[in-house]
Amino acid sequence: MAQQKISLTRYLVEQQRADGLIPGQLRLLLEVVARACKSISQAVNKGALGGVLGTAESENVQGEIQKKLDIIANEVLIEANEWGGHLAAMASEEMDSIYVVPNRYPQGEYLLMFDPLDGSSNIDVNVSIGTIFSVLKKPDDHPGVQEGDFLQAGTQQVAAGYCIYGPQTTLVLTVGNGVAMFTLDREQGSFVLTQEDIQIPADTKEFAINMSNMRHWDEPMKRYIDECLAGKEGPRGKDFNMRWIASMVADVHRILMRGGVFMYPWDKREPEKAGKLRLMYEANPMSWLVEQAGGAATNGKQRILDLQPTKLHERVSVMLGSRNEVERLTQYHAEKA
Ligand code: AHM
Ligand code: MG
Repeated sequence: MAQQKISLTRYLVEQQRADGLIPGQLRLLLEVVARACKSISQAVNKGALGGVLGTAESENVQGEIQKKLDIIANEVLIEANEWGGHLAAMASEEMDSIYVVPNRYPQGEYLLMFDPLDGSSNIDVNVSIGTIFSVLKKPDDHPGVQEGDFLQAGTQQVAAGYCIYGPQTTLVLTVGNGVAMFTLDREQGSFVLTQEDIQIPADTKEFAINMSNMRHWDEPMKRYIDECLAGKEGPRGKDFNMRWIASMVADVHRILMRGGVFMYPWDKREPEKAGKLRLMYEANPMSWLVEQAGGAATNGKQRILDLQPTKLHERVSVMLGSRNEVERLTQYHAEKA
């Protein structure tokens, strides 16, 4: 008998029954996010035929020129999620402040954050991009919802994941019970479970970093990369390979599939900013996924998931992936402190 396919819906229902990690409202919310990702995937696939490529006439709150698909993906996620009754509010890389669910809809107990289309520089060149999301519980000690309700450490996340739009469309998810992967079956129109309990090997010979920024890094970061580049003859005694896709989603996906370490460190160009990537809707969800797969994630000094956010669009230095490499990076930073 052919093995039965397990859909995302069935997986979530079974998780809900098994250990109560997914309350009913959260399950429905995750289904809606997945549905929105399917729509985004369709828009991405159409590309020039759908008139979705190129830049829009606008900038986001971080002063970045928005691509048409950044805006489309943001709208798809909001429209799909606002009416379901599971959410109190949403926050996005593409919106200055939080989006409170309009009062014509019921208010739910969750908060959803997302980077609607990560890897924007890859949209127009047909390279993998993705959607990253993180779910928190709204604090129940006051009525209504405000921006401060979102400022919770990554350890408080109740679900996190991403959907990568690449050769396949793949959804990767955690609710705190390991990492599961679902591949979009386009004929059926549903996500099908294709891997469970994903594990990142503790050791690796592969790193991902934008090397063109090397002259701006601080000393521990330079030391780590210099030693990787020195290969077999250097202190590491092995050759390393480098990959840089410039979509965090795609670089992290590779690490979940075969190990490696991904870094977007602080650099001297904008010392007041902690790094390029955003804590709440990029670093936190990815760090939780990586930890759930047996890896580690740090800003060099502290575990990312322990950082207390102070603002919605806060940036952070990111080093994540194979545990022993992340530990080594932490040690180099500690020695220089
Ligand atoms: P985005 O959210 O505007 O797409 O920016 C984040 C992206 C990450 O996906 C990626 O790791 C990084 O920026 C690439 O930066 P660079 O252009 O320096 O290679
Ligand atoms: Mg991004």
